[in-house]
Amino acid sequence: MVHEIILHNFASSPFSEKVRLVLGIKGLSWRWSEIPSMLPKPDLTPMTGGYRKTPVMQIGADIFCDSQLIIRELERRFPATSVTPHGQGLPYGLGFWTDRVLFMATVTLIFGEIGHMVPEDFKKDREAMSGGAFSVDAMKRATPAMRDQWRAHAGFIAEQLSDHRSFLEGGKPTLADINCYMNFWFIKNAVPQTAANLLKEFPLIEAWCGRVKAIGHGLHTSIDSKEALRIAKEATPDAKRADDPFDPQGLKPGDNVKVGADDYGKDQIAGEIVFGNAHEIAILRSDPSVGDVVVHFPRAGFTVTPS
Ligand SMILES: N[C@@H](CCC(=O)N[C@@H](CS)C(=O)NCC(=O)O)C(=O)O
Repeated sequence: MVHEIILHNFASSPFSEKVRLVLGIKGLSWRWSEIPSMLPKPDLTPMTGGYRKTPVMQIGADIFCDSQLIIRELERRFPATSVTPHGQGLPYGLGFWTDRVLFMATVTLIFGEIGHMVPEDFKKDREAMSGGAFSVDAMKRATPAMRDQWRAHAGFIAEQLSDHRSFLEGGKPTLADINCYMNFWFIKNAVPQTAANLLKEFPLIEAWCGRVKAIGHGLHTSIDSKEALRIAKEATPDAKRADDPFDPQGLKPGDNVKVGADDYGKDQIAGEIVFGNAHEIAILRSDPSVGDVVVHFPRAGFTVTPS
C-alpha cells in the first residue's frame, strides 16, 4: 500500500523549511501535521519513542527523524527530481556547516536581539533540550563576534553567487541551496530589519533568497495528528532487515540499541535494529498508540549504543 507523506512540523521551524522546500522542488503532495514547538508532544513522541525535535516525517509506519535523513529518504523514493544532481554525498556534508556552525551564529543573532521577548516556558524547554542556560545576556555579549562570523560565512555564499548564477550549483536549485537558505529564511523571519542590514553588503544573496523562496512547498493539506497516529497503527513498516557487514561496533539486525542526537535534544530512543549502514539506522519499536513502527535516524550526528 502506498502511504502519504506526513510532515510533523510547525510553520516557524527552519529545519522544517528545508524539507518543505525539497518537497517543493520535487513537486510532491503531502500532509502537514502541526506539532507543538515545545514539549509535551503527545501525538509525536509515542511514534518516535521520545525523539522530540522538528521535523519528523511519517510514511505509514516508517518514521524518519532529522531533516538530513528525511531529505535522503525523499531522494530515495523520488529520484526523478533530484536535489543532488551533481553528486550525492557532499551536500549532506555541507549540512554540517549550515546546520551547526552557521545555524549557531544565526541563533545567537536572533535571540541576542529578541530573546527578552521569549516566554519563560519556551526558555525552560530549550534549556532542558540543550542542557545549558538560555542566557539572553550571554547571547547579547556574543553578538558582535557572531555578527562578524555570520558575515564571513554568508560571504562564502555570496562568493559562490558572484558569477550571477541563479542557484549555488548552477541553473537549478539543489540541496546546497536548501541547506544554506534555511539560515537566511530564519533570520529574515525573526529579525527582518537586522537581516536587511546584514544583507546590504550581499545583494546577490537577497536576490537568490527570492528565487529559493519562489520554489514553494509543493501541495499540502493538513492532517490531524491523531489521524496520523491511526495511520501508523494500521500500517506495516516498509523497512526490511539487512545485515551491515561493516558496522564498526559489529551491530546486527535484532540487537537492542539506543539512538540519540549528539548535539542537543539527545533523548535516547530504544529499539531493535532492522538495518543499518553508513548513512542510516532503522530500529523497530512498539507503543500501544501506534503498534509496531520503524524509526529511522541518520548516522552522522547520532550515537548508537548497545543496550
Ligand atoms: N538536526 C535536526 C535539528 C532539528 C531542530 O533543531 N529543530 C528545532 C526546530 S526548527 C527543534 O527541534 N526545536 C525543538 C522542538 O521543536 O521541540 C534536523 O536537522 O532536523
